[in-house]
Amino acid sequence: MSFFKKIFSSEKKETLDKGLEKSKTSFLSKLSKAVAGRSKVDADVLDDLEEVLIASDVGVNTTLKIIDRIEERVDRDKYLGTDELNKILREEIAGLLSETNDEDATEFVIPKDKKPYVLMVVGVNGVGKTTTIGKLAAQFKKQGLSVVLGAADTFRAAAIDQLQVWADRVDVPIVRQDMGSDPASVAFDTLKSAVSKNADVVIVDTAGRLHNKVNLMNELTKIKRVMQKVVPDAPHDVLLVLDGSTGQNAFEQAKQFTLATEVTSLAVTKLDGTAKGGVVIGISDQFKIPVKYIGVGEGIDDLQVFNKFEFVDSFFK
Ligand SMILES: Nc1nc2c(ncn2[C@@H]2O[C@H](COP(=O)(O)OP(=O)(O)OP(=O)(O)O)[C@@H](O)[C@H]2O)c(=O)[nH]1
Ligand SMILES: [Mg+2]
Repeated sequence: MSFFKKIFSSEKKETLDKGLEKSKTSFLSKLSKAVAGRSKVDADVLDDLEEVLIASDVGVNTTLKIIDRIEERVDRDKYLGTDELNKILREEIAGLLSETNDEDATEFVIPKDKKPYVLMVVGVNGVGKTTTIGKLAAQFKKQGLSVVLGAADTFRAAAIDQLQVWADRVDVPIVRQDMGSDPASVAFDTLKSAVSKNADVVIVDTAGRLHNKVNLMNELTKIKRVMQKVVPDAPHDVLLVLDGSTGQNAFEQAKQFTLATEVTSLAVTKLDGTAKGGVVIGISDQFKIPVKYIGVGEGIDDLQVFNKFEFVDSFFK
């Protein structure tokens, strides 16, 4: 298929291959057990394949779509061997995901006409928000862009300190206040500072307390409103971070969060330590909001721009 002919950066692909190793090995061993001793893709094999996909966290709805596509293919072709199943899955899933009409990027791009470009990062506790912000800051800086971080997660002192550690590591300025101060006020100060510095990118960290949805929504709305006093069309991107290692739970979080507040893109983290990487396929298929980034490790370079074809290629090859 043509999209696999795209040349991906080999370094990026290697990190992705390594990051997805657990998910892939687990999937392949389940699949080979399921088709053991059978050479032809028939109704029984499809039944088992359905189970394997669901057990791999792809999600029921997306799994059913995939099975439908493969069934059609079985009807069309006279004979499909189980040895071809991996290749067929790769093609059909890539085809399915290409139907969602979001753009497929391969690198970090900030629109030039938005300055400063304001990125607000949201998500429940512990999913990897602060780490993702640090990695993003490093990537933007590498591109020669100036970055300012805002520590608007004022819920815990440790949260502010952790962002400070990243700011020092990447060597970018951070705007912070004391723990317990008004997050909207921190966001306001951050944007003011970015404008006065003529900075290219602002990344604002926020606290995630989903157990009180109304509170959370009000707080995020207030942060946005206050930011707009400085940059009228801010935030340009509201990035929801999801912990991929929680599998279907990440899926549920995405559902709940997107109902509670306006989210414009998704990041799925911790894919390296888990066998639940299939969840990215389901999330990418089921949500209109694009998965923009994936986290494949704790290191500063372990954040990638999500490209569904690269992903599927790494997963099923
Ligand atoms: N293996 C791995 N670990 C990750 C990844 N992203 C984040 N982590 C780890 O996950 C843990 C939580 O990350 P944080 O960035 O603190 O998460 P957070 O959402 O800011 O958490 P709170 O501030 O407590 O809400 C840290 O130990 C990170 O190193 C990833 O892609 N892979
Ligand atoms: Mg944090």
